[in-house]
Amino acid sequence: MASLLAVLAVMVNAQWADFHVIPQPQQVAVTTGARPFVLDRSVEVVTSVADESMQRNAQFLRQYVAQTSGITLSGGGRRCIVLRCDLTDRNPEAYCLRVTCDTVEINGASSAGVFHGLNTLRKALPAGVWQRVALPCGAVYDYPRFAYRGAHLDVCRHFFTVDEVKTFIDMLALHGINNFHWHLTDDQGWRIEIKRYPRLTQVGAWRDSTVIGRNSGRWNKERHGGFYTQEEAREVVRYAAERHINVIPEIEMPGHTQAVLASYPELGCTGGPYGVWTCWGVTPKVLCPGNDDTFTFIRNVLNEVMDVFPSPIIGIGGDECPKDRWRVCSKCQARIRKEGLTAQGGISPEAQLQGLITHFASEVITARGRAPMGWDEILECDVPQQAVVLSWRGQEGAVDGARRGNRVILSPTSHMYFDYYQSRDTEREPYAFGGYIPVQKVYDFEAVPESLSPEQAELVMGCQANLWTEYIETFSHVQYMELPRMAALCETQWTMPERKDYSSFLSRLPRLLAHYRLLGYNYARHVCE
Ligand code: TNX
Repeated sequence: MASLLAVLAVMVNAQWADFHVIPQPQQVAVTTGARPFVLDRSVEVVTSVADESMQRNAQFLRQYVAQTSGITLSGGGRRCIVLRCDLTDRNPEAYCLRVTCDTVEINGASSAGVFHGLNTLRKALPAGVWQRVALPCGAVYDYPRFAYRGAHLDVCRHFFTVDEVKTFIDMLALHGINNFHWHLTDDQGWRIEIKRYPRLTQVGAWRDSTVIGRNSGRWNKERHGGFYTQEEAREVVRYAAERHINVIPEIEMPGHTQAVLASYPELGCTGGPYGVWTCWGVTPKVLCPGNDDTFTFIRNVLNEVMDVFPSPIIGIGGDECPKDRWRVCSKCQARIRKEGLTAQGGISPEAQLQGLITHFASEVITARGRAPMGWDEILECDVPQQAVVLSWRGQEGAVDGARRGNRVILSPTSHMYFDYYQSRDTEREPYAFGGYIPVQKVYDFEAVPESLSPEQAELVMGCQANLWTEYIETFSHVQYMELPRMAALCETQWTMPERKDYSSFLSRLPRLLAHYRLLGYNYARHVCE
């Protein structure tokens, strides 16, 4: 009797969990009127298998519940949360979350599936400090639409510390994003230690000054830079892997390499001198493919990078490479003659030189069982079969790539560029690249281009948002640009199109925003206005 009264008191007064989280799960069935599961400190977390990854999942669940609701799950009562890993589903990330009055069971098709399930449980909780939270009885059956759910961060234009990168990874985990595309090298800074080429970080990681605004012709005269040791990068990889996130390193080539040339001028067409770039945009100072050492450099760097990053995909950039220098460089022209490259099908010999680099890098990568990933410029000549194409200049690159049988990822400037403004009132916004991509625009994005056949559509791995940081100097500003657009992104990546609904999304958003506040994340408030 006393316990029944206690339950009734909970049902009337308690804080309630709500499983309609972001991203919206594929199926949510709640049994109304049933006695809820009461989550309080007496609840025990148990795992059905003792492996390390599942133990860690249990640890995350305890940590997340404590963080979001103030409840320290200590056990001692009769109720428990059971984590299992034997769900049969074609989708390896699927999970089923079942709630009865005395048990919560999260069963995943893999440990990653279990992790997604416990994230749904965490996001279902109202953020705050409570004695107990009532979980409605019922079941959530869920799996992501796309296997690849990406987010990119440029740490070259402005450097972010290991701790900030880890917080970025925490943000991805909260949103069910499973690939972190780490843009590690660019004209304005090289950010990863390469033991065979120490000058890359001694010289290439630092610039003397940074142009103010958009190439205003005025500079701030402040030294800026930083890099990650291989040990630190491994730590980031480990941190992400624990959260079921893969880290894709990106090493730009042959363009966006002025920081390389500043460190090793012999790898450029003119021999320099070069400096780490202090402006934004596209520089003609790029790697010289006429020089054999350039190829040796690419092979050595990629091999060291693959020693550090176990990722099945390795980014090789490929975007925005002017060919001006190659046209007048005797070494480049000699290479063109030696390889017998002639203009054909509208493709210049110099464009084919870039193709040579793409293919060379690709062979180094595929030799170790990985796949290269490049921006859609890699389609400007014959493209290796294993290459993944990141379509950024619209969706044309994805369409073209998929028609050629390549796997593709959608990341168009029209919807996925989080360095663009999120408000029309740009006067009141921190300075940004331009454009206008509000939350709804991100939400309404459909990643599979209509013109693809069903077979070609199978080659769409997913979509990704990019954050280029020319005008973003602090991590708090990174969060402002990411949140809550990342919430819209994750629903686009995760939820089936027929279950997407912007007004429903908006109604579910306040609960997530409360989590942001609790976690201390800075976020843009336009959607609340
Ligand atoms: C284009 S997107 C770039 C970046 C810039 C970005 C600014 C891409 C492959 N290249 O180098 O930072 O525009 O939005």
